[in-house]
Amino acid sequence: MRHALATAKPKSSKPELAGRRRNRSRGYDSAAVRTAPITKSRFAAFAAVTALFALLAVPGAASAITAVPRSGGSPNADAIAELYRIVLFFGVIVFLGVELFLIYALIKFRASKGAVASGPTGNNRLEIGWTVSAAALVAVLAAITFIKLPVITDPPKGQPVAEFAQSSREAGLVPVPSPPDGKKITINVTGRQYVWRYTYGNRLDSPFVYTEMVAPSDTVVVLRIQSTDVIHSWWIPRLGGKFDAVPGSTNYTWFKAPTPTNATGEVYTGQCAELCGRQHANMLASVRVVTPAAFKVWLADQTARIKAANQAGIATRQKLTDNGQIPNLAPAQ
Ligand SMILES: [Cu+2]
Repeated sequence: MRHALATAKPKSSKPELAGRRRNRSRGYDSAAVRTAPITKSRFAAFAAVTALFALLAVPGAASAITAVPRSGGSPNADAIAELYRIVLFFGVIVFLGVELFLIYALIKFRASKGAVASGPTGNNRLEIGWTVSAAALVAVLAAITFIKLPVITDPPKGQPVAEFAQSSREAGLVPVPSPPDGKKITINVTGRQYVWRYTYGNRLDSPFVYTEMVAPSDTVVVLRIQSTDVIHSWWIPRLGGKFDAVPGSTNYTWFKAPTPTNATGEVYTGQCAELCGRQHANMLASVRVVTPAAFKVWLADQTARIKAANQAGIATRQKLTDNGQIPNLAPAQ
C-alpha cells in the first residue's frame, strides 16, 4: 500500500513516509498522527473500499426483500409476513446505525501505521446504553409478536359454506383453531410417501382427492394434518406457515382465502417441506380456491365420480369372481 501510494503520488507522500520512519524510531507520536493529511490517493483507496462494500450489500438488500415470507392467500400468512417486515425494519435500523458509527469511528480515530494503541478503557455510559437499548428492543419485538400472535393462530369468522360447519370435537393436545361463529369446513390432509391426500369428512366413504386440494373461498378452512408413514411437512407459503405431518399425531392449521379473480379459481402452490425419502422433491402440493358455489358443484361431482369408480370396481370383481379368475372373498350370506 505504501509502495502504491509512493508511486502514485510521490510528491505528497514523501514527507509522510519520512515522518513515519521517525515515528518508528522514537515511538508513537500522537500529535503527528492526528495531523496526518488525507492524500488524494488515500481518499481514492477509501472510496474504492466503500464502493466495494456497497456493491456487496446490494444482493444482501435484495435477498432481505425476499426474506419476507410470501403472503396474500390468508390473514394468518399476511400477519406472519407483516411481523417479518417489522423485525426486518428494526434489524435494518440497527445494522445501519452500527455501520455508520463504525465508519465514523474509522475516520475520526484513524492512526498511521506503527501507532501504538493506548489500551482498552471502559465507558460506563456507552456500555449501559447499548445493553439497555438492546434489551429494550428485544422487549418491544416480543410485545409486538405477542400482540400479533392471535391473528396468526385464531381464525376469523367464517361465512358462506355454513352447511359444512362441523363441531370441534377433535380436541386433542393441540388446540383446534375454530372461528368465533363456528362456521368452518375441515379438510383432512394426509401425507404419505410421496403424495398428499385430502379427505372431505370423517366417514369411510367421504370424498377425497390427491395432490391438488379444492377449497372454497371466503370460508375458514381448518386442516387436520396427519401422516401414515414418515414425517412430512405441509407448506403452501401464501396460505400460512409450515405444519409437520407426524405419524400418530394430528396438527391443525387454517386458512381463509380471498375470492378468486378468475373462473377456474386461484391456485396456491407449495410442497412437502420435510425430507421424507427419495421422491421428497416430487411431493408437490397445491390448493385450488374456488367460490363456495363452485366448490359445492366440484364436491358433488367428485363424490359421484368416486362412487361410479367404486361401482365399476365392484362390477369387475364380480365378473372375475363369476369367471373363477379370482377367489370369492365376499362374506357368506
Ligand atoms: Cu413428504
